[in-house]
Amino acid sequence: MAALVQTALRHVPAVVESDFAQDVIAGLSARPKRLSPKYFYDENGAQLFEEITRLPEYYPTRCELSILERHAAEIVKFIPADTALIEFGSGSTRKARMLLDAAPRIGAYVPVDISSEMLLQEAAELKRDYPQLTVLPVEADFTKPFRLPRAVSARPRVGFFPGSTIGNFEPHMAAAFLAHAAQRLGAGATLIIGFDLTKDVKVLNAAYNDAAGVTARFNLNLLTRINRELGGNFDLDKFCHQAFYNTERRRIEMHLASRERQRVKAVGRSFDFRGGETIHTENSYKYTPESFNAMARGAGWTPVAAWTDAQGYFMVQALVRQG
Ligand code: AVI
Repeated sequence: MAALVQTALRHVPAVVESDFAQDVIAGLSARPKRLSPKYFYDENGAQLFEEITRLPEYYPTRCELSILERHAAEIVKFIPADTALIEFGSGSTRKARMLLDAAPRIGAYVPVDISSEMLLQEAAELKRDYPQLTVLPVEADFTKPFRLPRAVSARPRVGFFPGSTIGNFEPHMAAAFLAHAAQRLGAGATLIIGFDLTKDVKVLNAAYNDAAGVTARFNLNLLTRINRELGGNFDLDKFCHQAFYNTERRRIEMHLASRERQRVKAVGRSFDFRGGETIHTENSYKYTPESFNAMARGAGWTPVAAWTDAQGYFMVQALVRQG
């Protein structure tokens, strides 16, 4: 019997056992259907996101960069000498470089990211450009427990979480992340974090419905990825991008809506869609300074300073660990 089970398992393709496959099966079987935004970022998705950050309608990246540029000297006052700067989900090091330029006394840079290729490449380039800096990349999912390099324990620790990535977490997950970061960084630590603010609904809706259709391509790319990696047969012409601000929940919701009644195959299974039925692919939460502060305090942080852009669209905050 055991031999039979083993033989059967050997024939299950590895792909079906991947987290992606399991999440697609669970998400497309759920009511309403949903998929995690973390699966947007294959190579093509990461490139499309880079394109989004340069769109005229997509203000968050531009606003955050303007805050870091304008207020770098004040921000780095919260970074003591010889600090280990720990960036959660680093991707590109562009924003960290702005802090490193303003605070050459930062002793170590610890980028934590799941994608090892980009992580190691960016780390090597940073090391070349800042030869005096100790660069200690950590390959890990920063939303789960991970170990900091031992060399970090003797240094003051400052976390860095730009990009309003926290907005893509459900509020309970955002609070859990902040609590986990407080624990990971330890007593006396600081966290410098960027998040998007509530604003005119027209501005919000335009940012996620750009005229050039890049956000639509970014959203639909998830179906291309399922087709390629999980043997899917999604017809992209039969789905459309939807994004709108949900005022009550203070979030942009992104969906992929089925244009007609249809049956689609993926991961060796069939999934039925009604006409107009959607797959909920992303939430992007918008905070008020007060709502963010309340969440940060609940997670063990004390807000000590905040900076915003000229339009008041985006906020960068410095938080200090309580106790
Ligand atoms: C990565 N994240 C902060 C972006 C956002 O605005 O929520 C992802 C994105 N989705 C559509 N456009 C950009």
